[in-house]
Amino acid sequence: MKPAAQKVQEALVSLGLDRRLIELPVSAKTARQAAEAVGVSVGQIAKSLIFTANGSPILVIASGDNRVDERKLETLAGGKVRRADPETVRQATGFSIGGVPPVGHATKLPTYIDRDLLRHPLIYAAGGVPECLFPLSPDELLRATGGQLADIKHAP
Ligand code: 5CA
Repeated sequence: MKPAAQKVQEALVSLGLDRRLIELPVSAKTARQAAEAVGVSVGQIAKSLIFTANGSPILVIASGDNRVDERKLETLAGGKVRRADPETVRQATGFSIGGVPPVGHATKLPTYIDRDLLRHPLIYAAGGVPECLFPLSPDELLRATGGQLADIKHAP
């Protein structure tokens, strides 16, 4: 297992989550690819996305089939919200885009969790690299991240 994935597995252990990383035979850089690889709906993939609010990184964990409404995020986070660039993602989390997990980050980030993730008893999140995922319940995600449940879905 790659060091970045090992780091996530260790984070799960130290958080008291009895969950194992799954190594995929393919690289899944997007939620859609991840869903296909494990045979679940895209909505069951928890995407860990980094934005900045007034320049400070925040974590949004969104259901794979939702787009994030940056205006709703601005209300929640209280500041101008932008998508983080790849270097900011790496600095804030210690991981690269395509493998960013919801836990085990280099810095503690304000965290917002998409309510739609509660629709599924089991969801899958990135495990540090595009080849690794892990399953967990929405409750475990809330507990492990200390995130705030929110409506962050862009509804056209
Ligand atoms: N390993 C997969 C499945 S869990 C994964 O990490 N998917 S993801 O959806 O959580 O991460 C991909 C996301 O990274 C994309 O949805 C997109 O929001 C973001 N992203 C992709 N390219 C960039 C970029 N150049 N800058 C900032 N964010 C990006």
